[in-house]
Amino acid sequence: MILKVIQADITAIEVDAIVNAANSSLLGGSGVDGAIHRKGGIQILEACKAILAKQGKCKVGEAVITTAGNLPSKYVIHTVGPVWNQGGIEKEQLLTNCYLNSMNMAIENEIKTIGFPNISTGIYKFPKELAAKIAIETVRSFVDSSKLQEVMFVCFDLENFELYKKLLKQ
Ligand code: AR6
Repeated sequence: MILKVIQADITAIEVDAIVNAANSSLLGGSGVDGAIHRKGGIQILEACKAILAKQGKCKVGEAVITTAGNLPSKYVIHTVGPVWNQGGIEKEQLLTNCYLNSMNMAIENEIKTIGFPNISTGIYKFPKELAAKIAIETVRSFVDSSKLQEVMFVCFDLENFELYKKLLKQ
């Protein structure tokens, strides 16, 4: 499994699946969620509504999968990151679960290449360095890593991009 970091808009990248930093409603929002729904089109929202009707809201740390609509990728895996608020070990575990459940969802769908945004580090205010360490550590220690070809960390802001470059060298 190859680990990569790039600075880009995740809606523009060509991988089997991009991950969305969604909220429990699965109905869209701002940030990367807004960009994915805007560019991916109504098909993504319709698929999210169908999941919502079937299983209810998506819990924090869990992941669901939909079509990617008009985006260049095939699928969108929607995961719900924790709101940092006061922080704590429980929040760290929930962020770990986002990465684990997204990768497990990818494998179940025979996805080989996946792009992650920096989940929870925008509106949900998770500290960027801690979030990056959790993301890298979780992906590196993933037991089924041989079933994935490439995991890409797709950073939007320069601060995250520099952090990932530094941490991936270690
Ligand atoms: N491509 C890649 N990364 C992006 C893009 C993009 N087009 N746009 C923003 N980012 P956020 P959260 C980065 O706030 O903190 C939504 O309203 C951004 O720079 O999108 O998990 C949801 O509906 C940051 O590093 O997600 C939820 O309610 C990262 O994506 C809530 O926000 C995550 O920032 C989720 O908050």
